[in-house]
Parts: sequence; C-alpha cells; structure tokens
Amino acid sequence: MTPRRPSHRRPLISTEVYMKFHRILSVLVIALAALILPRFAHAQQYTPVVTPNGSTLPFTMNNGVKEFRLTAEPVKREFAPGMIVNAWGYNGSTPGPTIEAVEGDRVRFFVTNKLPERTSVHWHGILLPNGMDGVAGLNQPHIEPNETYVYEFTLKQNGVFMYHPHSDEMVQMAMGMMGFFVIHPKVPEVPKVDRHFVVMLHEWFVEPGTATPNPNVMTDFNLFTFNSRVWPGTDPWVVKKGERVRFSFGNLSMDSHPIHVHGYTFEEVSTDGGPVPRSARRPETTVNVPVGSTRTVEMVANAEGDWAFHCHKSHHTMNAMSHDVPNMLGVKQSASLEARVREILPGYMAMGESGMGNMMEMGRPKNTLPMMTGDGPFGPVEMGGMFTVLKVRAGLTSYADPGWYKHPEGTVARKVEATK
Ligand SMILES: [Cu+2]
Repeated sequence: MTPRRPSHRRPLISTEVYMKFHRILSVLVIALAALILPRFAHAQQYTPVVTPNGSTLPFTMNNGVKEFRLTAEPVKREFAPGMIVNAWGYNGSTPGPTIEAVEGDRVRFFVTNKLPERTSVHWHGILLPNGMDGVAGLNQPHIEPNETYVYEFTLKQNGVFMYHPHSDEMVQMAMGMMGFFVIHPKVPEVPKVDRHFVVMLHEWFVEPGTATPNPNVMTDFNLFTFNSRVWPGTDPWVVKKGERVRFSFGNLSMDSHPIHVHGYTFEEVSTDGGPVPRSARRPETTVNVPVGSTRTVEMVANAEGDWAFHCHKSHHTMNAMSHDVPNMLGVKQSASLEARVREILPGYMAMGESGMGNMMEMGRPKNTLPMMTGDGPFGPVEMGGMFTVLKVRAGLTSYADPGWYKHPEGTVARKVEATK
C-alpha cells in the first residue's frame, strides 16, 4: 500500500475570489428569476374559461389584492338577431361578465348600483366571512341607487360558482342579474382541461310584441336562454378534436334544465358544492341542472361533427308563442270548417293539423322571434331557445366558427325508395 500523500494541488482561483464570484452569480440568478418567473407563473396559472356570447371581467392588482368593478344596471340584450330585451345585468351585459381568480387569491369587489332600486351581491357557493355574503338586511345594508359598496375576502376553495343579488331577487334575477365566479385550483389539474365553457341557463316571460320581461311569471316562461341568448343567436361552442373539454352550467331560473349532448357521453365532475369523487362519476348524455346550482361535466372531444347541445324539455327549445293554440294534431281542418269556426272565433286560422314544423315564420308581432327557427346546412333546424351547436374539428387554428361540418361521403342519412 502506498502511503497517502498530502495534496499540494493549488486551487485554480483563491477561495476568496470564488466566494465573491459565487455571490455575484447567485444575485444574478435570483434577479433573472424574479424578472421571468412571475410572467411565466401568470401565463401558466390557468386555462381561462370561455363565456359564449359573454366576456370575462378584467381586474387590476393593488398590493397583492385582485380588484374588480361591477356596476348593476339596466342593459339591452339582443336575444337573437331581431329581438332586443330590456333586461338588467352587470357592466352592460346579462349574464354579467365572468369573474376568474385563483384559489388563495385575496379579491376585492367595488359594486356600484345604477339600478332604479336598491340591490346587493351574493357570492353563491363561496366560503367567506358572514358579513361578505351579501344578503341585504341580514348581512349588510342594501346598496341604494348610486351607492358603491366594497366586498373583500380570500378564496379558500376552487370550482365554478355564481354571483347574483339578494335584494328584491324575484325581480332582479327575473330581469337577468347573474354571473359566473370561477375559482381556478392553485395546483394545476392533471389531466389539464383544454377548453372550459361556462353557460348560464335562464328563462323569461316577454309578452310577444314587447321588450320588457314580466318578472311576475312563475311557471309560464316563453324564452329559454344560454347566457341570455336563444338559438340561432347562441354562439357555437368550437372545440379542436382531441381536446379535453369542460362545460359548466349555472341555473338561477325557476325550472331545472336537463342539458343534453349529442354524439358523446360526459361525466359530471363537480357541482358548486365541490368535486364529485372519481368513484361516483358515471357516463351520462344529459346533466340535470337543478335550480340554484352549477353542474360541471367533462369529456374528450374525439368525434368530429356538428353536435346539438340543448335543454331536453322540449318547450325550452322553442321561442315565444302564446300557449292558447288549440291542439289540432290529426284534426282535418277544411277551408269550410275554418270559415265556420271563424264565425265564432274571429281571426281563427286552421293550423297544426300535422304538427307545427311549418309554422315557423307565421305572422308575428314586432320584436318577437319565430317560435322555432335557425337554418342548418340541410334546412330549418326547427328549434329555438336553449340550443346551440358543439362544433368539433381536427386541425383548427382558431376558435372562430368553422362553418358547417363537411360529412365524409356516405355518412349522412339519405332518402331511399321505400320497400313494400
Ligand atoms: Cu330547460
């Protein structure tokens, strides 16, 4: 064994110089990270949601607090081309703009009341201090016209929630005051969601020929909306083939709405009460959205096409019409019968003998939509109300409406000679 010799190798640089260099390098790395990381983190933090026919509320940072501004006010909403409704909402729209923040954020809302009556804002489903809950009279004074109130709290959960008034809510909600409040998880989800649509379900009674909803109606609604729009005024929901897609539905109307997708099954992944445990998820094609709650479903968009997405209560995919049309299905109404009925009922028109599919464009009052409408590539779709089209396409470079689906040859139902 050779005895160990003491090392006489001299360092390349002296310890002192090395320490100095190390310190400078560390400072540089930290400075660089401080410059780059916040942008990187901000950009990567979450996939923003899409509010079809709507928008997201901008915020400003003030000493680490996200500040938002909401103005409750009368708004004009075009339900579909040719029909404008005098509604109430926030920041010029119904539903109000979607609020987006991240779990752990401190948020501050300045709420200004420009309505002709007092109001308040309740943050539906959100865990917060009692005095921020927004039930006027119970948790805070009412916000009188032209007053501004401030709400501030820290977000302790993630999920899809809502905001709406808790002050004369029968009128204020019937008039369209509501919006989404999406809290993204602090730790990004795996697998990542590529596209997340939020859609508020609502119902209205607008007397044909008028523009102001009647808030006193309790069951007889005649307009059923996705984000306060009716088909064909609803934007298509455009998705790239293969994307993981999430749809959140919120319901502050008087009825439940069973929302149905064609061509797919989805799984309910969360409510406004929290995530559904994986073991409790099951495939569905319809999600019933009860009054006063949100439902979030998820699927992978692997089937190309133009797929109907609608409420399954058949009256909810029709627009305004009076309900006193007699049921004449299967009843032969000859011209002479029509003339005789007209003697008793002036203005009577024979109609509906073989269904109402051909009655879409019957004479109607001003500012009233046809009861069923919207043209598709093969003719009228004969629906209105809570209806839109999910458009799934391979190779999309933008989420603009890609037009109608071009079916591969031999994949469209076709007419044949009937066999005897
Ligand atoms: Cu419905």
